Amino acid sequence: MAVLRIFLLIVFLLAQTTCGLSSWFGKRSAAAKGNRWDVSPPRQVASLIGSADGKFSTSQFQPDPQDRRKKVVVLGGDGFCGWPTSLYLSERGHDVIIVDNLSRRDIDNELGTSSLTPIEPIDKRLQAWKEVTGRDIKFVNIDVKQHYQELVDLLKKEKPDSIVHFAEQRAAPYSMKGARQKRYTIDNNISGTHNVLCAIVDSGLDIHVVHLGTMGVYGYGTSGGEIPEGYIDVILPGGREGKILHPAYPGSLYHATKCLDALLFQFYNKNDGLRVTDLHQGIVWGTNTDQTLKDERLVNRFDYDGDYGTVLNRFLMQSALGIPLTVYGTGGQTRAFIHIRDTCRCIELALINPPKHGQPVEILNQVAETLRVRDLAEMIASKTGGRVAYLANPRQEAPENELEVSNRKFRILGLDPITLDEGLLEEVRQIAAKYSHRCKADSVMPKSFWNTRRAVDCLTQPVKETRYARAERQSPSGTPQKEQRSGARGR
Ligand code: NAD
Ligand code: USQ
Repeated sequence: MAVLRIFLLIVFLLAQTTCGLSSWFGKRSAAAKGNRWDVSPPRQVASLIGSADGKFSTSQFQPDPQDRRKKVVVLGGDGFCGWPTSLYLSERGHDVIIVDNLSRRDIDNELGTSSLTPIEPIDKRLQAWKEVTGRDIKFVNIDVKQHYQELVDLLKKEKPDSIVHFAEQRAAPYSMKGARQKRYTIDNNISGTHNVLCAIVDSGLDIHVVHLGTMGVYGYGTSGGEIPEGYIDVILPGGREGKILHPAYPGSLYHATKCLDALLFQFYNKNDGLRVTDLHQGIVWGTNTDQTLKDERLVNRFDYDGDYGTVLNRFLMQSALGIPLTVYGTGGQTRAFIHIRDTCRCIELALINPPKHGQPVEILNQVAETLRVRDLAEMIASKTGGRVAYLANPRQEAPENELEVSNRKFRILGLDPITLDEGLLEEVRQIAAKYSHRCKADSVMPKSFWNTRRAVDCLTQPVKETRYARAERQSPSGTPQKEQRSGARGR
């Protein structure tokens, strides 16, 4: 009996010690992995941008490089923004895993076009990165819209700190091309985003989502005055004050998917405590970064076709090829812009400054400046001596708008954004010139129309062309052109 008592006492004492140690280890590893059930949330690297009282400060910023390194799954890491961002994050010491279903390459085949720059297959790209830097980036081919279980399994296996979500069909014209493309864009983007959020909850992990949204969710200057970051102060009936999501005003079905994404973020944040940063990005211009310039095989894609080519890169390509710059309508559309190098910087800033647990969805405007389309065209054409073609607008959009945008949060986090820079503009022109032999001339004109009236206008209205002498700068009416830029506000 006495022996049994001593035996039980030893077992009891051992159990106490082991439990103590295992719970200590459990706590450490849960904290290290950011496990959602750990009651003490992982240490914050910086204060959550936009605290509960609506104030914004970086006073709790803890610049500890160890804490700042993340394990990141980059969804859509083979794309125009995702590829240079993955390389940038990898070079900065983060552990990067790319997930992509390569659908963007398939869409090139469907449209009979391709990147102006010759992009290597993903395995060759990653091999080149390994050779040049010694760094590994894993690649997993998963369709986030279709392959839900594979996504959950990947998260459980890799236990990332964060997901950067680029994996959506991102061209407004493609999303308006026809019924198939409309349905594909809605299905792919909404189900994909929902799968990402649902998979995080399913995995039981505490993963911070950084999503690439768009400035287009706000509409362009429809609310009057400066566009705030995500939320807007309102006076409700009865004089009560409120803070609500900025009203959604999408200009295409693609832009509509970003508005719907935003509602899903609100729901999962409220219901499951998911930490989400939604970056409302402007139009990205440029192509290469310090990382993609390390080797020809790392070159970033350069879209120039009527569906995927964005306005400033298209103008620079058209100028390099000596063809007229295609301004839609009057060119009075003012839009927000950001250089690809700043896209990469902003993503890292968002990753290392996650929202605190319990905070609302964090929204930042990822823009450097706002510019008017015709000013851009006239500036480029007059610099190089070229022609500007004013076409009927294929899009249903306001012919003229003002746009003022706050980018205060990124500026507070330390971003000093690149604005229109002659050197960088010239760099893009030179890339376009270098690969001009790859340009398919029939890809340049717009081929997607927002509705029948726009299609008829485009097919019937004459094109007005204005020629610009190299040194001289004139408006289409012949009067000297005045600089007409509005600014992104960092104040
Ligand atoms: P992109 O088309 O070049 O890249 C998107 C990538 O996601 C592609 O590689 C594609 O294959 C992948 N993808 C799409 N659907 C997928 C799915 N279901 N599963 C897995 N992978 C999928 O686009 P981008 O220009 O790099 O844009 C990336 C993100 O940034 C988009 O969400 C876009 O809305 C946003 N954004 C882009 C710009 C811009 O000017 N390019 C501006 C603002 C916001
Ligand atoms: N435009 C021209 N000529 C052209 C191409 C475009 O005048 O040859 C005009 C368009 O009519 C539009 C403006 O330029 O008014 C911008 O068009 P765009 O194709 O450069 O950009 P957009 O369709 O808005 O979409 C791009 C990205 C999208 C991102 C968005 C950011 O493709 O993924 O979300 O920029 S934002 O515009 O801020 O919403």
